[in-house]
Amino acid sequence: MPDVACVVLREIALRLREPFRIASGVTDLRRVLLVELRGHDGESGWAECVAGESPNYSAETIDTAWLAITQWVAPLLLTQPWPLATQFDAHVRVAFKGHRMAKAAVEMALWDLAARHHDTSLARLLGGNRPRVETGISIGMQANPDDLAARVQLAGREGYRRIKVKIRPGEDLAFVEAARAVCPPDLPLSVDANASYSFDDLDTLRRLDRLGLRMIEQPFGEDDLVRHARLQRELETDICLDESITSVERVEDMVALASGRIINIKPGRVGGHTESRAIHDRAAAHHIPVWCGGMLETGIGRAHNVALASLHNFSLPGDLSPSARYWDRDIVLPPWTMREGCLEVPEGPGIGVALDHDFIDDLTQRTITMDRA
Ligand code: OSB
Ligand code: MG
Repeated sequence: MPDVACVVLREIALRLREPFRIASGVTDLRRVLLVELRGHDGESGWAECVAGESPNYSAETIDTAWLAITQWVAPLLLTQPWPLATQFDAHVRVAFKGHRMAKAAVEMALWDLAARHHDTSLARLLGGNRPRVETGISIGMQANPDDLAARVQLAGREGYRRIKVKIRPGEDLAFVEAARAVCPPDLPLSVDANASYSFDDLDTLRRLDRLGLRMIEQPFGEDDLVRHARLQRELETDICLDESITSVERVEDMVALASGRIINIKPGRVGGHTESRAIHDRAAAHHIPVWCGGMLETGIGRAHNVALASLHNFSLPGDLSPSARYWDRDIVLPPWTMREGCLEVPEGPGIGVALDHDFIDDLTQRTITMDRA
């Protein structure tokens, strides 16, 4: 792949159609960092950084990502040749600790650029072969159980293949029971605690265990593999790890300790596509199914997630809802739509979606361009 000529960062602001609440906080206006890597032949590779405005999901924020990309990641990209995105990943992994979402944004844009350069789709370049991916919905915390039940019913009618509801201590059993009561029996229902529980909540977790859930996602803290293993021994329901899995090594720890039986892969969380694919492969070798998580992405990040989710071991529906679930107007054309509970994997070059450049310009709050020295 030829050298990247310049890196353009943009911060856009895009309002969600409705606030999204998880155990650790609420998101209303999404501040999204877009990365554009310009090649020498007029092609660009695009990706978005999934870090939030506050460090409530992981330590990173959009502001730390802006710093990390401008200070370290982009300069490294611009001062050496990187024939393969995997080589860039291997180097950046050793050179800079943490900042995975910042690194991922650049690494994923490099994958898009590489796919365009080879005139192939990102999905194909990553090794994916599904023509479409199954769609699940992640429903934020609601004011009361009745409101949640109404959301679950609606999602069932819309054709989603799996429903997940957010919980936290004190806002769990009554809510999940209400969801369970209206969720069709053949539609998998799961919960996501976003690391808000501890062993003090074992009674509640045991009761959740009796509700026939497909999985309980990330009940304990991100560093808590040992306690997740103790909990998994107490429960019949599969534990799915999200925040805890940041690398292939964490997958091996999870397997060694039996901390859970399912993995949610978010390319932003693990540093990009290279590591996501490695996690996918290692999980497959251990017969651990994976699914693609979401971070309230725009159509750009969604395109990356959909391409990744076309790999064979993404055998459970992902948090890959259509554009209209999040935005009045997405920044890609056409917007992502769901058919029979699936999103189609684009076959065009790279991420395979067109960008609404005028709209992106309207939404841009700040921008910086860094050129090859
Ligand atoms: O834990 O999966 C999560 C959103 C923000 C932070 C964490 C999570 C989520 C979601 C959103 O569940 C899923 C989506 O993008 O639809
Ligand atoms: Mg989660």
